[in-house]
Amino acid sequence: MKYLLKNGIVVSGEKSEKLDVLIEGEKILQVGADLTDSDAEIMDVSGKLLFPGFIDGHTHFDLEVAETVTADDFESGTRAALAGGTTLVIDFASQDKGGHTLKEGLEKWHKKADGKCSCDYSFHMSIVEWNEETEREIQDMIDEGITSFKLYMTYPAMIVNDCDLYKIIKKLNECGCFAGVHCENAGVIDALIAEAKAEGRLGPENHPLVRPDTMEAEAVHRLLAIAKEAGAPVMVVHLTNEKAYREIMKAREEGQTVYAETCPQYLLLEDSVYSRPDFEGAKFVCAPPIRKKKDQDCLWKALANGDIQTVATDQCSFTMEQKALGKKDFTKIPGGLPGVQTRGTLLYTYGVREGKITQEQMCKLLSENPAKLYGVYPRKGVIAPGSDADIVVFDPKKEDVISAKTHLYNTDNNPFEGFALHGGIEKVFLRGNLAVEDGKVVKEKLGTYIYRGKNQM
Ligand code: DUC
Ligand code: ZN
Repeated sequence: MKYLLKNGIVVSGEKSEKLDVLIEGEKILQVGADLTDSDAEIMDVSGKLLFPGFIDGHTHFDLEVAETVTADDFESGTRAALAGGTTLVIDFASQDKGGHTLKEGLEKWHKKADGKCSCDYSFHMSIVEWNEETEREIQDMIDEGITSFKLYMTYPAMIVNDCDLYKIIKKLNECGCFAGVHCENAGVIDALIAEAKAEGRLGPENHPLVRPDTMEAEAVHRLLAIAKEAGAPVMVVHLTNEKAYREIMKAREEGQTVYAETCPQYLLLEDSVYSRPDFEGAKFVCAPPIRKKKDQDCLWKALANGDIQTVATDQCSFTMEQKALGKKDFTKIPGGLPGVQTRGTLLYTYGVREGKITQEQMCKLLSENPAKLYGVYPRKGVIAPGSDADIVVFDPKKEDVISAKTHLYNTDNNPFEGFALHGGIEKVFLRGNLAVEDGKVVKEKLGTYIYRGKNQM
């Protein structure tokens, strides 16, 4: 199948240009002015922005959390992602504790995802135990197309100690790979939780109090000190606050390579959401928690000046019935929010339209930078001849309001309920397939597993 997109504005990380785009099969054949092709189906996309398909480097589909499993699996989750312009998700496969291998973890995640995805997919690998066997397996993972890893400084089932953290990031660097790290100080958070419980403070409004910004910043500081000693690059995932941001900037001033990711919930929501009545605060329980207005302002500035490389979602969704597992004890509320469907439209509405970032920066944050970081550039992340024909046709004039009544998640709640959207997804091409038309998913389960190369940033 051939398509010729006429008169759209092609957006890259550097510029926006009125150009035609010719798609043949799965690839972009030509990008230029006044293209013609008598065999192609012609689509007039005047007035529309053409972004390279968005890449979400942080999703959790079909994940067991707090004695339940996320409401969205790879089927519903990638359908929602595609409707939101995301053509590649990178989910977190995980090793299990107790002598299990990375290979077992990878097989488990392939079983969850293969044949079910409506957008392309790949995996990072979470390492939760470090021994000689795990060390040998790093090369096996690279051979399987996994070049980025995840480490946790919190959560009993996932945490690695500082000794292993040092060894792992050093080894990953030797292999040309890096880890994204969840930075929160586990010990102090446990102590703060114990204090809250002893005082009978058991509602969701306590969630941000037991996971304060200082304890995220402490973990970022410690990670970066360890990374300095190891001589290794690292990524701070889901960065939420100004104190932690400053730690990153200090390490960079000393010459370290540190990448940073944030998420829409940290840019657009404030911690007062946890005090909403009737247990509504539970909807927003995620880790790290949502912070304050000053932190939002800091993150937006960091996006504008390039200090944060990507905006992902940390998609991890639950119904209110699932959230009610923590009705009597906020520490039992399964943590996480949905977000894959609205990342692009929120960033456009509240970032580009409000003049906080440009559409070219949006392209870098959602497409170009994650493609480079996660080793799929220029196959993905750019509209250029030879690249996969992953294209978002974005209508800056479209208006919508986010609602759980109309979203595609398997949840009865949306953290951005009632948010107005100015600008929307009209069409999405996934490897040359017109998979979203008029904002609706019209072709499902065309997603393929993407073998990734090494970091190109
Ligand atoms: N935080 C969450 O809230 N959920 C999933 C994983 C994470 O880090
Ligand atoms: Zn996560």
